[in-house]
Amino acid sequence: MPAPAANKRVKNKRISRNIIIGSEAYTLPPLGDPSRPKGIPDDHTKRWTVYVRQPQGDPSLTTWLNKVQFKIFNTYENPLRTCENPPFEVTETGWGGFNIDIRLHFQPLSGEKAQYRQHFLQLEKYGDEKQQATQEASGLVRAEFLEVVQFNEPTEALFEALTSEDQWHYLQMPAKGGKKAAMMAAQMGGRPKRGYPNGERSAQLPDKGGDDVPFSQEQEQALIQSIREKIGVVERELEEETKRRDQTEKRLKGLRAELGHEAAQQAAQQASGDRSRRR
Ligand code: SLL
Repeated sequence: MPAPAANKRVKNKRISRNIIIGSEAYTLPPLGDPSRPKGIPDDHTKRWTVYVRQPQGDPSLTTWLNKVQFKIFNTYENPLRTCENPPFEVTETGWGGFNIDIRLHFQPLSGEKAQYRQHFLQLEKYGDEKQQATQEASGLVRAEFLEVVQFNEPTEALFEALTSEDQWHYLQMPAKGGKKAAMMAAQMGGRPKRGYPNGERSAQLPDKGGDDVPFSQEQEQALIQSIREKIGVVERELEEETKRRDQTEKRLKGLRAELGHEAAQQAAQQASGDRSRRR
């Protein structure tokens, strides 16, 4: 078989990857506080980090992501910050939020042009009351967004990389939990095997399970089915509850009307009493 090419595309295939684009901002100790780190401009109130990460447990993002550039506010020194390797992040101090332009540069084997994303550096509390209370108490404001990167008809070389077991090797940990676990971990890098039983490469789970295939599409379907059934149960319960609520509301309305009627009568009596007294 010829080596996978970086200039030939795989037709009718699309592979997506999720990434997290986010920022975290901590409140700095105020000026004059002995615990305030030295050398920070007096007007800076926050230390922040902006980052591009992969969701926990996802395949390694460096398979396809080569480098990330963050274009931060232009008053900072060297505002175009380049990260050639993970962690893809920039940490700075400042006083105000602003939009950060993020350039995602793909691995050369992908043949893809760079893509652009934006992230607003959120320094101040936001969200509902409860969220703001948590942010206040912890002194941390985090703003994260899940972004999808799609590879449409990837190059052969990228397809090969995005369907390879190697992408999960970074997750591999010393095997815990006895001989069986150790053997499974050794066999498949501690994670479900992908691809079709005939060896065809794919980002999909295999159709059917087996001794060495703990997760399969069949099992996934069974799980989906059982979740659907449970959704049905919850929906029926919800319907019942809604009926009950409607009935209660009707009764409440009735009671209110009765009460209102009584209250109106009382008011009328009182008013006529007032009038007669005034006369
Ligand atoms: C804006 N939100 O878009 C404002 C600007 C700039 C914040 C915010 C310090 C920068 C430095 C800092 O936090 N600037 O020290 O260079 O117009």
